Amino acid sequence: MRHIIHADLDAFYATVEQLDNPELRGKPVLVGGRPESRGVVATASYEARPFGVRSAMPMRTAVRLCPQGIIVRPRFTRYREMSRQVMEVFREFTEVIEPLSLDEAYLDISGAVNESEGRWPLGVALDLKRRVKSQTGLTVSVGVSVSKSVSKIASDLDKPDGLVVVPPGDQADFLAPLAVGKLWGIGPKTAERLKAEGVDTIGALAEQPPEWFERMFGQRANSVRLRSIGLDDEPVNTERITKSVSSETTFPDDLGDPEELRRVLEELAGGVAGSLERKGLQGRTVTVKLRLADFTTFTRQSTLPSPSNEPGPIQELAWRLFSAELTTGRTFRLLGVGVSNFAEPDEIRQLPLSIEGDFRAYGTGLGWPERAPQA
Ligand code: TTP
Ligand code: MG
Repeated sequence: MRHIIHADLDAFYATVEQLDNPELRGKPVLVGGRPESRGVVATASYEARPFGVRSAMPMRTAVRLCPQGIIVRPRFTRYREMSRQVMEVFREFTEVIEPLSLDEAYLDISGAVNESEGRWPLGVALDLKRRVKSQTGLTVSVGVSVSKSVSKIASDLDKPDGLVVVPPGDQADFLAPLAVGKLWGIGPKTAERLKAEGVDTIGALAEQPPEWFERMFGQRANSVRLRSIGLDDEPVNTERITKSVSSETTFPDDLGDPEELRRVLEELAGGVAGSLERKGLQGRTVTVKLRLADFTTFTRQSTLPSPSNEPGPIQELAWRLFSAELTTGRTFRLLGVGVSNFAEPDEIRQLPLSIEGDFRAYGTGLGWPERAPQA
């Protein structure tokens, strides 16, 4: 039997700031850009969260909600360094690790579990939390179960410093009462569609007949159905395979002219399309990365109607995402375009569905090469 951990650090950037500067401990810390220059919140410490402050919120709004909040500029190099240390601790438990971002990873701990010798999944998880704390000072929330998707949901349920174990066989009962949007692969638009069908919870989803899944999810029907009962058997993927192809450029002088920006963006998107084609890949998710004059860095992403490696659709979507950020007076230091979420070879080319947007902003440039990939 497999045992999978999903581990996610608590208020990652903010906790690092509190660790490095004791004066910030126990206080509401807002990591992000300046309110005067339309900065956004990358993250807020747990002390700030009761005021309603959330990631990706304009800093101006955050300051209004939480006037006593202390604004701290992000230090990405430091976060990368801390992330490396945390991943090293993870490696003391298993080599089978799939990092999802700087502060998040799946670990297959099957090899560390030995129930006849009293090494239960719970014990391994507690040990992991303790060692991350003692070796880095950070707290990590952990979900443990036999599948990636269940562990991912579990790690989020008891934050901060959470630990949720879902025993083998209990997955479906655990998932049943949760909102359907918590399930991996069900975005806000799909959740709306399901709601219109009277399906609000994962349990209600799991009860639907196979034809219904076919109708709602097409080719994804079976994988969504298995996930809804916590039976997905997706392996923890340690392969350093290409997960995204991206290209970015930094300008010698900050750029604000929409025409010029559009030209650069289309060039980047065209380059990415070319590299995808050469690698035989088609991607669904288009991400644009932006860095403002004040160094605030964030991304916007959305999904194409169908996987593609053609310049046209990628350029068009990249521009749509970017132009929404184009406001008078705003200037840019860096632009990037990336494509990810690749189609499996047997999935290539299917009928277009509606475009589904996911506008999470990330302050890290994780996964982006420092330099544009060679075409
Ligand atoms: P998260 O794990 O989503 O958030 P968090 O670690 O700050 O808080 P928690 O997990 O306890 O809910 O993201 C990890 C880091 O990524 C976060 O510290 C800052 C960055 N980030 C952004 O820059 N913008 C965003 O919109 C989000 C969600 C995260
Ligand atoms: Mg986190």
